[in-house]
Amino acid sequence: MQRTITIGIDGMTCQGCVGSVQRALERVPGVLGTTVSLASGEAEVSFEDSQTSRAALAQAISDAGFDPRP
Ligand code: 9UX
Repeated sequence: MQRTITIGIDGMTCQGCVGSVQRALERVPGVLGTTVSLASGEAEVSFEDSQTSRAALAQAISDAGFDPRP
């Protein structure tokens, strides 16, 4: 099933950071689309929940050097 979640992210300080997070999320298999906002410090992510999970998306954000909020 398709799901859309919001993940808070600390550590994004410019649009370059936003691009890094966006690319990191879009590389995760099962991700259908993302919107990352510097202003709100949040990512909205749509994904196929048989292929990935909130935990895996948070891990991808961490691996890119940013801090997903619990
Ligand atoms: Mo901007 Mo973000 O120059 O790591 S890309 S601060």
